[in-house]
Amino acid sequence: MTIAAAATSTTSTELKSSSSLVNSQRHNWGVEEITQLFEMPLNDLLFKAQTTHRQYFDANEVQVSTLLSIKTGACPEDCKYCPQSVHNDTGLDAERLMKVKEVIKEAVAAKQQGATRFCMGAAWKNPRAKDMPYVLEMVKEVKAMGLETCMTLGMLAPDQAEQLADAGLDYYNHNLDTSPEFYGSIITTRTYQDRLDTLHNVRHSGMKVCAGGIVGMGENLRDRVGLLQQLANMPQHPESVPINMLVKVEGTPLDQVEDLEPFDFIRTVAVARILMPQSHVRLSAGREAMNEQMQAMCFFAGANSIFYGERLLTTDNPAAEKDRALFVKLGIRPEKRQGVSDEAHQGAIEQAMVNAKSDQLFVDASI
Ligand code: SAM
Ligand code: DTB
Ligand code: SF4
Repeated sequence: MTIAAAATSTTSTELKSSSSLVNSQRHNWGVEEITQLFEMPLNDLLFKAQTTHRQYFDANEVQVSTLLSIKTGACPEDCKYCPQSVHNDTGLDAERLMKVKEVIKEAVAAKQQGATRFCMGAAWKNPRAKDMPYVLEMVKEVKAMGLETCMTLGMLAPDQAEQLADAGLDYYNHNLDTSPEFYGSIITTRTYQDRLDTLHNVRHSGMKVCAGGIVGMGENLRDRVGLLQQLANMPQHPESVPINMLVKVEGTPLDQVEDLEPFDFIRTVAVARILMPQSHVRLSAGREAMNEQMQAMCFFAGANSIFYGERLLTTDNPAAEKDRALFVKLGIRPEKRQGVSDEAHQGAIEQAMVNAKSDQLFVDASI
């Protein structure tokens, strides 16, 4: 089937409601066949990924999330990539858990900019019992504003996952980060199994799962295969799969690691798309170091979500205007929140994109 035929034969809504297709998702991928995907000629791989993408998604829509660090630094874990670990001397100022009111102010700003999901991250090994009432209140208030909610707070016990689900948290982010084999070279203070257990608790609570990893930490192809195999062979695919490119932060043990070959990153996105056809694949950290052409190739490879706004947790992300201008250049529309009609909200980013377009025309006209 041609791409055009795949795109027009069935609407994505029809496909989402078709149980036979939902059941056709595979959860038994082997190392060999994933490796073969990675090793395909790039054009063939991209074609396969884009064709898969069009079976379930509008290829010109990208979901837009904004990230906020609600508790920064002084984390007891020893993740070698992370600027927030106490084990890494990055000069970061630690901050206490933000007040609910302050978080809401940031969520209002994110909504005004057109984000549809607000992700709150805390540099914790796990939330303590005394933290829970505050984070639960954040979830309730952000949700009441009409935003989707996501949190990443470290490991969760089953009852904590239940509490977050009851408060209305839509997504919980917890990454596997890399393959089981490479994991011990990156983190020693929590095990791979701890991470799988947290993901199990999140899934069991009824929340949507956001789980992915980092590429560019000095891992090899086998590790990228292993990470995607772990994610794709879960009993249910994570609804959201962030693929981060390592942000090298001075003072972390990985700050001198060799630069990743950009095509290896693009291949990772494409293989994630093929293995988890109905998941949102997020072009996550690392976009500051990517040019527009590389990001465009990632979208072609099936990435359909980004973090939007000039800050990730502690590092920089492209400015919102820059992303809006990129969307205009590529003809990409921000994805609407599913099942919610909030026209004023949707209008915010669309109007900003119109402005970006007229700014561009103005620049063109004045050259
Ligand atoms: N502390 C919680 C945890 O680790 O579970 C939540 C916050 S933590 C910062 C969320 C994720 O950000 C990590 O799992 C990792 O995948 C990603 N991350 C952290 N530092 C990064 C970096 N320098 N480059 C790319 N991704 C990074
Ligand atoms: C994810 O996979 N990437 C985001 C989010 N989940 C929480 C975090 C990226 C952090 C990049 C480094 C920093 O800004 O501190
Ligand atoms: Fe802590 Fe999360 Fe950073 Fe690891 S990734 S050091 S758990 S904040």
